[in-house]
This record gives sequence, C-alpha cells and structure tokens, in this order.
Amino acid sequence: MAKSVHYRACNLCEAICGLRIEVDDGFIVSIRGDRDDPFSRGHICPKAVALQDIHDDPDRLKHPLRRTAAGDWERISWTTALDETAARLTDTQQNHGRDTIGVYIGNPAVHNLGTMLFAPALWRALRTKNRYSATSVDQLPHHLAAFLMFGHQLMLPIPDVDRTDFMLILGANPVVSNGSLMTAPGMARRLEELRRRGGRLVVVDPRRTETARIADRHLFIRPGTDALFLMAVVHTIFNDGLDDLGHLAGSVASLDRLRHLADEYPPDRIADATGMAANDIRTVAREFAASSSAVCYGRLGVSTHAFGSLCQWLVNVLNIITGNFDRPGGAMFTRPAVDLLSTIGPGSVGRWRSRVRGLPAFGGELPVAALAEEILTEGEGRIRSLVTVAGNPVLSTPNGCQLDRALDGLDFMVSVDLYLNETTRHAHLILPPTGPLEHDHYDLVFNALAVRNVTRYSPALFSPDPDAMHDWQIFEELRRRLDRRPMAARLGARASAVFGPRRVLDLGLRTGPYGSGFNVLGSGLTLGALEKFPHGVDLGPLEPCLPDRLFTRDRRIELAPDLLADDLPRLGRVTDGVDDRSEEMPFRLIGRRQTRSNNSWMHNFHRLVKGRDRCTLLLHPDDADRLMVASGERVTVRSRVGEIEVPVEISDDVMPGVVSLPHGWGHHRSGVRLSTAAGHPGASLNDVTDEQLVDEVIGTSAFSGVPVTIDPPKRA
Ligand SMILES: Nc1nc2c(c(=O)[nH]1)N[C@H]1C(S)=C(S)[C@@H](COP(=O)(O)OP(=O)(O)OC[C@H]3O[C@@H](n4cnc5c(=O)[nH]c(N)nc54)[C@H](O)[C@@H]3O)O[C@H]1N2
Ligand SMILES: Nc1nc2c(c(=O)[nH]1)N[C@H]1C(S)=C(S)[C@@H](COP(=O)(O)OP(=O)(O)OC[C@H]3O[C@@H](n4cnc5c(=O)[nH]c(N)nc54)[C@H](O)[C@@H]3O)O[C@H]1N2
Ligand code: SF4
Ligand SMILES: [Mo]
Repeated sequence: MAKSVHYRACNLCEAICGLRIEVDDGFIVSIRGDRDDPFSRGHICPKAVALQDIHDDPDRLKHPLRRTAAGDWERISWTTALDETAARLTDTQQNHGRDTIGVYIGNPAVHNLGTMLFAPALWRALRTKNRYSATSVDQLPHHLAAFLMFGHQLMLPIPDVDRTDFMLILGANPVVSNGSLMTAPGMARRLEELRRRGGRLVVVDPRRTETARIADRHLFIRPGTDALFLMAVVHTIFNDGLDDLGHLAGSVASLDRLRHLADEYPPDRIADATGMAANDIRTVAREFAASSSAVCYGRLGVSTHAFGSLCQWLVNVLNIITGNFDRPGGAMFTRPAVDLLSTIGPGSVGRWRSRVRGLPAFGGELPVAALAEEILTEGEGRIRSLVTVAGNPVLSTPNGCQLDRALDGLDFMVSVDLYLNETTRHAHLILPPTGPLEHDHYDLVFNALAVRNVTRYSPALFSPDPDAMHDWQIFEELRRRLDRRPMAARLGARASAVFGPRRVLDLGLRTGPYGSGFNVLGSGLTLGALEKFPHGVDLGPLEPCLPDRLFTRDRRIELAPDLLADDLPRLGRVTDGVDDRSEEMPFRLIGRRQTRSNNSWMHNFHRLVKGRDRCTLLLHPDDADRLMVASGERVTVRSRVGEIEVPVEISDDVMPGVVSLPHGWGHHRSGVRLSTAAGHPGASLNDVTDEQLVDEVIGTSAFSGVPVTIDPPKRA
C-alpha cells in the first residue's frame, strides 16, 4: 500500500479541529493540524494523537463478549449477542413493565453521526421513561433556559468570540477544555486576538485557571453563588439605567417583572455570600454595558451547579438587556447546514417524574442523579435491566460507588462500548462498535454550536474488519428485533436504515438552509458537493435572525419564566448566609479539566498519561498550613457519601476553603480491561460527589462546591 494523506475532523471534543493524517502501508505515520482547514487553521491539542492510540489499542474490544458464570468473558457471534440482548430486554419488559428498562447514553454518542441518527429509533422502540444521559451532568440548564426563553431547547446562543470587545466568562476554562457550547478550535489564540484588538477578558472562577491567567481580570467567587453575582450585575445595569434592548426592544416579554426581581439583589447585599467586592461587581456591570459589544458566557462550572438553571437564564438575560443578543460581538444563533431545530422537538419539562425522588423529566430524559436509586429501590417500576451506550457513569455521575453497587444487582445489562471500563465491567453483554477512524463522520451537533457557520464531512480512514458493526448498525439490528410499534412507524425507521447515515445526512444537507437557493458552492449543498472540500467549508459569520427564529408562541423572548422566577426564594437562602453544612464540612470541592484528559477515557494511552500523577487535590497554602500537610502528602477527602485518598498539590490558584480535583480517574476497580490506565489509577472525584445535591428546578447534578472535609495523613 502506498502513502496517503487524509483530512478529517477530530471527534474527541467539541472543537472539531481539522486533522491531517498520514498513513503508510495501513499504519498511521503522523497526525497533525490541518493548516488548510478554514476554521481550525492548523490548531490541535495533545489529545488528537489519541485517535491513533484508540485505533491501535490492544485493549479495544473488537468482538461481542458475554460474561460467563465464572466471571470471565467469552467471545460470541453478533447474531447470538443481538438475539440474546433483544430476548433479555423483551423478557424484562413483558414480565415487569416497559419502564423497568433503563438507558444511559454517554458523551461520545454526540460525537458519532451514526449514533445521533439511529439511536433515537431504538429508544422509541423501547418506550421506557427511564432514559438518562450525560446531559444532566452537563448542559441541561442551557436547554431549559433556551426552552423557556426562546421556545426551543436547541436554540443555544453562541458567544461571538471572534468579534466581541468584552468577554465575561463564568465557570469555564476554554483554554484547557477547548470550549463547550462554543465550538471554536484554538480558543487560546482567539482570546489572545480579542485582547490584541483592544478587547477585554474577565474570568469569574473559584480557581485562577489557565484561562484566567490570560485574562485582563480574574475574580474569585465562592462556588455555587454565581446566580447572586449575575443578579447583582443585572441589578446594576437596571439601577444605573444602562439597559438597552437594541433591535429586540419590541421582541421581549416580562421586562418589568425581571426588573422587579433584580431589585432584590444590590451588589452590597450579596457581596459577602459570593466572596466578591461589591465595587468589583459594579465595575464588571458598567464595563460590560459600556463596551461597544460584549458577551457573557457561562459553562460547566455554572451548569452543574445547585442554581445552574438560574445561572444560564441570567447569562442570557445579561446579554439581552445590554443589547448584546443576536448581534455581532454578542451572543448569536448559528445557521448550520443541517437544521436540527426543525427535526428535533422544542422540549418539555416535567411530563413525568422519577419514581423514587420525583425529579422531573426534560425532553424525555430523567436526571442521572436518580439512576442508582431507581435500580436499588424496591417496588413496582424498579429498573431491572440497563442499556448503556458510549458512557462511563460509574466515574462520571455523582456517588459513583452507589451506582457501581446498583449495577451489580441488575437482572441484565448490555453495553455498547469500545472498552471494558468501570461501568461496562458490570454488563452481561458488551457490543463493541467500530472505532472512530473506521466510520464516516459529520458533526451534526458541533457545526450547529460553532462560532462561525461551518460544515465538513470526513470519510472513514480504514475499513473495519468484515465482521465488525458500526454503532448505528447495532442500534438498527436491536430496534428491528424489539420494535413492537405499529407498522407505519417501523417502516419509517426501516427506510432510513436501508439508506444508512450517508443518505440521511445527504437528505439533511439538501433540505437544509444552504441546500438550495442560498448559493455557496455553485449549486446548493449536497453530500457529494461537500466531499469535494476535504478541509471543510466556511459558510460565513453568524448573522442576526431574531425575532423570526423564535419558537415562542408570541415570537417574543420570555425574560422572566415562572419556573425560574419561582426558584428565587431558594436562592434567597444562600444570600442570607444559610449554609448549615459549614461547620461539619468546611471545604467546598470543585472539579478541574486537564489538557491530556477527556472525561474518563483518555487514560489508557501512554502518551497522554505519562509523567507525574495528575489526579491531585489543589489546596490553598493557608489551608495546608492549618492542616499541616505538605505537597505530595496524601489526604482523605470525605463527603456525605464516601471518601477517597489523594495527593495534595499546594497552590494559591484556588480560593481558601476551596479544593479542586479532576474527574474521570479511579481506574483501580477490578475487572476493568484498561492496562495502561491501571498503572495510573488516581481516584474518582465522583466517589465523593453527592447524588442528592441537584439543581432542584431540573435535577442537574451540582458538582460546584460539594461540601467535604479534608483529613490530614495519619502520622505515627
Ligand atoms: N464531578 C464531575 N463529574 C462529571 C463532570 C465534571 O466536570 N465533574 N463532567 C461531566 C461531563 S461534562 C460529561 S460530558 C460526562 C461524561 O461522562 P460519560 O459520557 O459517561 O463518560 P465518558 O468518559 O465520556 O465515556 C466514554 C466512554 O464512551 C466510549 N466511546 C467512545 N467513543 C465511542 C463510540 O463511538 N461508540 C461507543 N459505543 N462508545 C464510545 C469509550 O470507550 C468510553 O468507555 O461526565 C460528567 N461528569
Ligand atoms: N482537556 C479536556 N477537554 C475537555 C474535556 C475534558 O475532560 N478534558 N471535556 C469536554 C466536555 S464533555 C465538556 S462539557 C467541556 C467543559 O468545558 P468547560 O465548560 O470549559 O469546563 P471546565 O474546564 O470543567 O471548567 C469549569 C470551570 O468552572 C469552575 N467552577 C467550578 N465551580 C464553580 C462555581 O461555582 N462558579 C464558577 N464561576 N466557576 C466554577 C472550575 O474551577 C472550572 O474552571 O470540556 C470538554 N473538553
Ligand atoms: S482540541 Fe478537541 S477537537 Fe481539537 S485536537 Fe484536541 S481533542 Fe481534538
Ligand atoms: Mo460534557
């Protein structure tokens, strides 16, 4: 075989960087940034090479496996595996009821075209109300705010980072995470460009992060208090008469109600609770309003947060009332080549509730914080069988130890995954799909969240083993075996299955906003046309589209939705300093992302884990003095639900009273087949996060500021 060069989008994180992959005789020789990609312009991060490591990993599963009575794994045929899965799931539903099957879908599912297109038909066939995903440990509040304010869960405003003059970032570290709900490869460079053109960057975070380090100003905030800070900023805008709706003046509802609600939160009143100076808060508000353009962006640290829904609402509010919404340099909406808004429903809140704790469903899914108790709590409707797809909830959801125990007690569990990890080790059957380089790729979601309108198609690099199955084929085979719905619904699903992801994508492109009429490529977009542009196509900057694009009934933005306004009394308790856990649990634990990790699954590749132990607890020097611990010593972190032992890294990058630990580690559990990760186990942050700590509005897990104690090492 000769040498060849392939261009492809990296599907490991939301930045969708263009890669240039050189292959010689069937082997990858190099993975570099594609300088001709108009969007990523050559940017990559150290994780890109993991695509090769996954491809070559001897631990990656290639055949269906069945757990034997002795606890070993035996290889079985696809037909046996699929038949048995369908039979066991049917059995559960027939004997115990539809909802006794649970489903968990992890993050990589969103980075997989076939899964995006074909998994929904399988969930429809199963018709269980016990559907869970990583959304409720991630971006759920964004969907809720979009649904309540703009009428559609997917109308997510994107910060126009390349044109803004002032960016206020809360609870995000895009220099390391490469951005989220803000697809923008090369964030460090983009933020530096912002400052070079005279713009300003302000970061609000309990840790002086890598992003805070390149900012004009970093303000510490006590974990969990951002809604107070945002309210005080909104208060100041109104109080100083700085509000200006711009072109949206006739397109908002409940402005007076909002103004009235914000009355309660003058900066002086909330300064103590947030740990911020009232003057700093006023200055941020005034600078924001005075900038020729400005955008506020709040991400994971204010989403997985006890008041995440309020935070995402107020982020939108701030952008709207300062005239920075739906205009260049502010928060804008994309116009992606495949229009998801017309194919996915607008959303729904609380159509049903979880059986044990009564947490609300959003968009057909329940919060994953309820999963373990739904398996463990006896009674009618208890989850008895579980399907997991592309996820590792034992490491990625709160109180992972409890879930670990719960999974042990299932009647049946099947996992569609590339690895035998901390979660899939509990499965009875594992169905491993093809790896990322063995199937075509298109970013249905991340093109729709990008800071420019972009599109790109990536064909497979390698052909899979003749015996291998793609994720979508696995879903389709299971759906065929399970679907008991009326013929008409089944026919629809079958028709798309005959065509496969390529044909469905082509249809999406043809009927999308550039598919005809709007002339970018000479004669409208098709998959064939797109394939002629291996580096991707830039479809231009984001453009204003309101009020036309609003999905609300009156085509107005709802500025003060009842569900959120009604949550303010709960916030009041924080303002008044009610925090009854302080004595017993004096520290507040937060997370931390690291450049060479990606959630739980980048620790099996030597290049990404080599070097010193990264699973360390950041502790402020004053706290270290008080506890009498030195850097490198192991302390015990204890919460309501459990304890872990981790080495300390003393650093004044965290606030006093705050400690920070990365998530996704904890690879010491038995039965896992991740040989490299086993040598760098670390401890799992989610062994101490608390499944009872949720945003009560919608059930998102609250990871920002888990109350913990730190016990110093026992000395002889
Ligand atoms: N405390 C705390 N917890 C957190 C977070 C935090 O910041 N703090 N972050 C949260 C966030 S934002 C997220 S998104 C979640 C992530 O949580 P999860 O989605 O549950 O976990 P991942 O580690 O992303 O799961 C990766 C698994 O997907 C498999 N996989 C990869 N690609 C494919 C594929 O193409 N097909 C299939 N079938 N499988 C595939 C991998 O083999 C691996 O086993 O964690 C959340 N948990
Ligand atoms: N290298 C790497 N990149 C990733 C991932 C990864 O695991 N590793 N995961 C990907 C995924 S799935 C996602 S969702 C994105 C997430 O990307 P980001 O949203 O950028 O998330 P984080 O980097 O976790 O940053 C969250 C920040 O919130 C801060 N924080 C914690 N509590 C609070 C609080 O109460 N208030 C405020 N203001 N800040 C708080 C933390 O200190 C941290 O700096 O990253 C993606 N990219
Ligand atoms: S930033 Fe994300 S998309 Fe870009 S190379 Fe790294 S992992 Fe891949
Ligand atoms: Mo995420």
